[in-house]
Amino acid sequence: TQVLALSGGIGGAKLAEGLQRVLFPGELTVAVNTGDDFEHLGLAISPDLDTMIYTLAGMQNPELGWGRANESWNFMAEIERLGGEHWFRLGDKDLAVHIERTRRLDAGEKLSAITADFARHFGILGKVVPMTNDLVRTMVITDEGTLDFQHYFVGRRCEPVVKGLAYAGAADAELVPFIDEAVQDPSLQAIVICPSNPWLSIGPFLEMPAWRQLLVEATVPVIAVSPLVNGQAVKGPTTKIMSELQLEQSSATIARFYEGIIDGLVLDRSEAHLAPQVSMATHVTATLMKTAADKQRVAREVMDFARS
Ligand code: FO1
Ligand code: CA
Repeated sequence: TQVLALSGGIGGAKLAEGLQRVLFPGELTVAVNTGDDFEHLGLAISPDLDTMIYTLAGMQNPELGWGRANESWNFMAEIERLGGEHWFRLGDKDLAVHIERTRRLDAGEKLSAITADFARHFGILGKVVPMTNDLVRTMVITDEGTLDFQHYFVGRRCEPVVKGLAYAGAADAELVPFIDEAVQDPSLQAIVICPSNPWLSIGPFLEMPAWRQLLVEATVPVIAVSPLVNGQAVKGPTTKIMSELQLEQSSATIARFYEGIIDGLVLDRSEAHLAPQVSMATHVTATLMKTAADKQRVAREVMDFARS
């Protein structure tokens, strides 16, 4: 492994896709947030792991940002007919992943082993690894009470005002062996924190003492890419949450969040003027990743920045 990347779903997966393109096959290990995971209709759902696998396989749904391309929704329509829960939409193709993952977890297999197998079946040459095999659940403390992540995010469409976040189980969660292997690999060049939501997607990692220690003690550069462009998140509730937590909506706040963890921060051009307020090294570029070429260019610049 040359690069170990930490990521949530859609935003982070774009950079991971870029890294996959610029590295040789098998040189990328992506550790993925599992704080959004939950059980639904009796199934073990891991949204960020699945978004990462679908994206790295080129099979993601480009409109939704989650789920599969060319999806059909027969299962959901029939659940609705039966009066079942249909607020969280599971497509027919996506459903197979949840059913097979649930079966294998129930049979006693580790999430990391199941995920590695799924990634292989999707033709991915790098490693996709859950941040932990232990149960960590992101809880959103809101003006309507404490909600588990998917009930806040999908069920309530991020409408409740966020007062704080809690990561149940993180204090006791352990790393999976694939991560120790990646970090001990002498060919490792950088650890990259993808442009995911720091509070929702990277927070769960940082609340795990094992991840925090790994990042602080890392001998290779740790580089984060700010998820903000022009003070706004490209997708999702990052800036809404920042304002509700009384934080200034800028990459300077992102820098403070990662203080002591990262050695360098990549900023979008629109935020270049904030570089003097950032305590670590910065690199400025266009971070919006729309095309494959964008993803590849940002990935290459992150690698060059890490080496500089
Ligand atoms: N996001 C939605 O906004 N609505 C959905 O119905 C929905 C279903 C869904 C099913 C499988 C999956 O892997 C992801 C799904 N997501 C859905 C996205 C997901 O819940 C969030 O985007 C992530 O957790 C945030 O990173
Ligand atoms: Ca360090």
